[in-house]
Amino acid sequence: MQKLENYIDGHLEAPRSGRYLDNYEPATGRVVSQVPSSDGADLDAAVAAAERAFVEWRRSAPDERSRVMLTIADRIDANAEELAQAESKDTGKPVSLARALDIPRAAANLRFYAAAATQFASESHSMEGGAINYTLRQPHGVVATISPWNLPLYLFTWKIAPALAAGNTVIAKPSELTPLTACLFSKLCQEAGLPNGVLNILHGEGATIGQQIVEHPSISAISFTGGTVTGATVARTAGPMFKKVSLELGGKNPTLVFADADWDKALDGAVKAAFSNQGEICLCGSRILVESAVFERFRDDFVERASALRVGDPLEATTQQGAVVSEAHMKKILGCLDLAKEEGGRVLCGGKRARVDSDRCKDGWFVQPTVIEGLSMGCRTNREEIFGPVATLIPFDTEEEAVGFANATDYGLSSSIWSQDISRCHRIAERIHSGLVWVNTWLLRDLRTPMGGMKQSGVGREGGFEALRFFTEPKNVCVKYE
Ligand code: TXE
Repeated sequence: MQKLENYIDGHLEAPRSGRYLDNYEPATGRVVSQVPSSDGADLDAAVAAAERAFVEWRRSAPDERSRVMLTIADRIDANAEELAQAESKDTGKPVSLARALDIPRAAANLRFYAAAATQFASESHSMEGGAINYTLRQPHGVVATISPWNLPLYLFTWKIAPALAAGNTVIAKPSELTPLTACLFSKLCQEAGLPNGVLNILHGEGATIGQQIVEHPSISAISFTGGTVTGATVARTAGPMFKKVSLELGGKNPTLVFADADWDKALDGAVKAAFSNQGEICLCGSRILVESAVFERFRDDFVERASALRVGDPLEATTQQGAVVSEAHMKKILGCLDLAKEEGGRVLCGGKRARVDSDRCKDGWFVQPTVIEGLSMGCRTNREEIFGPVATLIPFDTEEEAVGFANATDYGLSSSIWSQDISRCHRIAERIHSGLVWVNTWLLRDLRTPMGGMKQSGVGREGGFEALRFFTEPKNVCVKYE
């Protein structure tokens, strides 16, 4: 059985305790590797290495940091197929999706922040009477990134790239459920000549090594993506220590479809928003609000398309829906489906565990794409994040009602509006409670834009210079020269 390793001070290492966790392949339900169960001793070694490396890395020219990050991006491209296979094996997602989305985006994250490192500038303010203020933006020192299992390498690189670009050294913890690509990434960093200790990758469980990272007194900033409940724990721990925290959490995002929408584009968009990556993206649109005049027609067409999605072995080219990440997560989703039925929901398609007709995947953790109608806006199914291939359909009569429904959750991450009335789209965009609003599209991302949520979807923004600001401490210097 393959034993994965931590990456500390430029070296691949076994965990000091010698303890490992089983790593499963969701499509087969079998153990495929052993992941280090890191602890405080590994963390102390990683922090010490990161502190040593910070002395040089913070002083390095942005050009130099940029160059090594670009080399890592090139190594990702050169190893794209191996990374895509590993990502699919670890998460259960179709390998076609990992090839098209996850791995190219990981390289793009590195390239984007390699360029941003050379363009980041700070402000100056001159005052009447002969004084000038300028802002120094200095790296924090050793920072931590904690990332989830749904888009493993994509979100891992989305965090470490701005942290490194800004001159910090990093302790990164990928999800224990999906360690493979981060492990391969360690080797790419070695090949690219990233100086020892600049990036350190520790594997293991959230409740142990994750919590210890958040508590470590030498780590001054934490960028976290994960569930809202875990985000609250991170905030509770980091708050009294006055650490900088960026939290990108869950969502219960609305898709608003108006009668005047371009029919096929809205249908395609709503299906993609609901079911991409088995519904395991924080930006997925799981509540589909449809104008009453077209509700029944839209419902029938939507159900037809959802039922036609091919659930299968993630390694097969024709598969559109793979396995969900773990047995526990599958059970959570199936529990949510039971709840939806108890709440009076009518299941229009799906609603059960899917059995894949192949010997390899017969014990895999698959869930049928599921569409439910007949639920009130206030019920738990319409308020709580399921994070699986499950969408509810809800009719609305007026624009006012649509906005009210869209905002009727504790989350506020993203939304998408489908209508050809551009004034209406602008009006709703202004009133909707979400950090991202898409109009006649979904998941179209420009890396320069702010990414993050309102309400219980998180605190702070990632993306563009926002992330570089998060990973630096602004210091005002006021000089009187007259
Ligand atoms: O994620 P966790 P879970 C949502 C989704 C899902 C739910 C729970 O609804 O069903 O969260 O998922 C680390 N201190 N999202 O429990 O625990 C953990 O090891 C520090 C939305 O699997 O939030 C992993 O690396 N770290 C989401 C990371 O946190 C801790 C993506 C995320 O795992 C920790 C994933 C602790 N005390 C789930 N406990 C999104 N926003 O995209 C755990 N971790």
